[in-house]
Amino acid sequence: MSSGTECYFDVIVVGAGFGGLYALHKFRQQGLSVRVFEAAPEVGGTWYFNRYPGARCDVESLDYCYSFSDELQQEWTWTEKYATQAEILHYIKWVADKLDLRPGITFNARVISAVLDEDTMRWAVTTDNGETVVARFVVMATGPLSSALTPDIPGLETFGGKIYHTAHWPHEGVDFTSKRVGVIGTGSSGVQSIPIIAEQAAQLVVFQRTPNYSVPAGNRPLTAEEITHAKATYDTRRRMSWRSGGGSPHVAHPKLTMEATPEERRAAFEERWQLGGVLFSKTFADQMIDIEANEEARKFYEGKIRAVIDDPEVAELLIPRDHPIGTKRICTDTNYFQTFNRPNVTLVSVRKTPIESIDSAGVATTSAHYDLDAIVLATGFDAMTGTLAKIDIVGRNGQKLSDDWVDGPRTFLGLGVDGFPNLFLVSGPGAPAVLANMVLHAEAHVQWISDAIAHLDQHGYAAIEATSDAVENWIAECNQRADATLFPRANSWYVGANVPGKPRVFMLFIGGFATYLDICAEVANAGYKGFNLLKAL
Ligand code: N01
Repeated sequence: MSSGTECYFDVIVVGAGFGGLYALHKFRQQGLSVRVFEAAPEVGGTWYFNRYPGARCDVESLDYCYSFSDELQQEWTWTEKYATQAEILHYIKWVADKLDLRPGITFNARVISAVLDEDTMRWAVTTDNGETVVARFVVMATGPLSSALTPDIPGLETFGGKIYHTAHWPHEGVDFTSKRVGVIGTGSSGVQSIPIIAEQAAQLVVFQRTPNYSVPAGNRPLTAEEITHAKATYDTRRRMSWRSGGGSPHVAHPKLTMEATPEERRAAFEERWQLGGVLFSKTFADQMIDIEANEEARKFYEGKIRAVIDDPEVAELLIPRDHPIGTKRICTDTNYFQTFNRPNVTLVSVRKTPIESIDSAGVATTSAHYDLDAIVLATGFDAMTGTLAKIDIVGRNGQKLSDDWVDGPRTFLGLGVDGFPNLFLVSGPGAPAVLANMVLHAEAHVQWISDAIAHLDQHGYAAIEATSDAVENWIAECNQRADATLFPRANSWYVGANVPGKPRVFMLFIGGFATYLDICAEVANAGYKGFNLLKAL
């Protein structure tokens, strides 16, 4: 669609990951004109970039895929319980082709600014190619974990070997055979890549600042019977997921931790351990609220980990003590702890002996120098706000989003922002986002935005804008709910603790996926309570 000489659309979507692709499909079905801008040359978002060795999703493949089309669910067949990055990317490309989404996407186009014209209630969106398009609505489907962090280590740029970041892995892959490799960082990305790098490298040095809880994935191929059963019962699986705390079809044990007998407790933890991965933190409903309950889970965990590490001193270094289990995202691994039994792997606690510098030959800590051929930075992301902060988003009165958010992100429901009418966020700060199955979460957001636009159009409104009161109340509610849990006790990226100078604010809604969806539905059903609906000037 065009207006005058400018290219004009109903909606601009930023990002062609799970959220952006569904937005394109949904809005198109609704009869809206849509353009998607994607910085990468391909669809996939996080799954396009994060292709380090061992990269997999920590949500089961049968759940981590679109639910909006039964045809997609029935036609696609996952091969493993937890899908590899390659298989997920293959799936996303398959969906993009099947729904003919590519013609609506401009690839290799990074959005650098989005500026509101208050008189027309139109957004001008500009890319790094110099193209500017105008739209009624902007939907930021930029992903909460899409701004990689490179640590500020003196001399990093002087390193003579190769430096890789897990979030920007070379597409042709990396062969570490006969190389001396150092990995900095032991979050989910480090924990997944370290065992594979260790198998290839001559020597691997793992620089660990903070140990993390990691639960084995228990990954395996899915059997033909499992797939047949899952496809026949997808409705039930999805219904349970939509009504769950985390967007997956699993419910907590019916008793609270200390109400269960020691045998029941152990059996429940063991069952979750066998299920694998991140859901271990949801074995009992009170595990993330009550420190005594959490300690039971932690003790079970510690026993499991000690049993697979040969050297008790190494085990001591690898077992976290600084935060309750689950208050940082639990990593999901395959043979992570066993890797430290290998003769070619060395664990260096940079908490005890900090990294002082990097030089042309390797990494120097306060106690030793490690000669290396390659360094892998598994150092995470400026989560939730990092990518939005890099876009010059200018709302009412020339106000910049990055200035408004200087003390922490301000949203209502993680969907709308006061002062930024017709700007929507997908999985923005203030939503459960990464605490839930991100595919269903993105679907829910896109559905809500689609309904909101339809409502505006049906009733002759030009714009929708979160009120400042609603934003303030929502921030207070998110904080209150977080403060009632153990989560704020961890120096996690959930609170921005991993980025020097970032304000410490709990950036997620922690009250559970189903509760959150109920609140979003209530807001919409009450005529978008907490939002101002504005008639055209
Ligand atoms: O990043 P992280 P990630 N010197 O921030 C260390 C999702 N994800 O990419 O804890 C030394 O967790 C840092 O140490 P510390 C998932 O939601 C999912 O691994 O700050 N170390 C930490 O150990 C996950 O939570 C999947 O003390 C430094 C590490 O780097 C999120 O993405 C897979 C340092 C960063 O860990 C982020 O995971 C991958 C320094 N200067 C990611 N700076 C799955 O689905 C940082 N560190 C399985």
